[in-house]
Amino acid sequence: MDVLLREAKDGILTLTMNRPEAINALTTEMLRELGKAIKEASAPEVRVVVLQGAGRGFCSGQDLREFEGQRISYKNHLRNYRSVVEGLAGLEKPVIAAIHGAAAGAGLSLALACDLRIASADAVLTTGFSKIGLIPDAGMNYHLPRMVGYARAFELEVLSGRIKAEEALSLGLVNKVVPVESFAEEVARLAGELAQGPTKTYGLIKRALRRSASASLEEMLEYEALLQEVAGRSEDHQEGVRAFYEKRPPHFQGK
Ligand code: T3D
Repeated sequence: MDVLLREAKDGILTLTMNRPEAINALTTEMLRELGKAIKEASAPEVRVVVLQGAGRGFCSGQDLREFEGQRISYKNHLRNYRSVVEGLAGLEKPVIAAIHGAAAGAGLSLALACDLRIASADAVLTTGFSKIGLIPDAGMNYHLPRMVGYARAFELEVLSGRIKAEEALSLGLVNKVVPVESFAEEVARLAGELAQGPTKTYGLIKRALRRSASASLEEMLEYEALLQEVAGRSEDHQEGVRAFYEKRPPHFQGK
């Protein structure tokens, strides 16, 4: 059985973590497949990526059985996570995490590394790591405090409570909560809307926002001007302006 399913349709690449018997617990094989798939997602025909889980949850984090009883080198092991997290962050197109059921441990870290998180009303998020005496990894210490602030991040990481969808929404951990029945439909609608947008510009916006995490105002003003040189020369910018004058919806191609 493939541990990662890939489906490409209408500019949307859907990656499905596929170990439902263990709520899609991450193995080295799955991480390597994810790393490869995210690299391949830089192809121009992919305009949006959706990351989701098969079965009854999103992802339960590292497979705790994979290295049972072994003394592993975390430095080596975490390289597999690093390439996935850097891949998600560096991919210049929107990535949606579609979270239903559990998102725990490094599964939550991956969701946080995506650009948008849509939660089904049955979603339950937990940092999980401290419950097994580990510190959060896979970028959680980067993304979480930037989303919820230090005090909340500390609380979530240390106490590892189970955060239900509505609470995750009020904390700013997810962008939207959708009823279970219409979850797949809403994810498809959002992905479809994004895939019809000026996706090259979305990639540049992502680059700008990522840079802002470690830049001064002066640096950002400089960087915005640089990126606007690129956006301003895009076909989608020209089409957007033309469509405005012609009073019709724009037809963006991500170019
Ligand atoms: O050590 C390193 O590699 C370092 C890196 C660590 C990164 C991390 O991600 S650490 C955190 C790892 N994850 C966890 O600690 C979460 C463990 N899982 C849970 O807390 C719960 O399973 C969930 C909250 C995710 C879901 O709960 P529930 O009640 O809906 O399901 P369940 O019954 O607990 O799990 C269903 C099956 O999935 C069960 O298998 P079984 O008994 O039916 O054969 C369970 O053992 C399996 N499963 C769930 N999580 C994992 C797992 N198997 C392996 N690894 C898991 N992480």
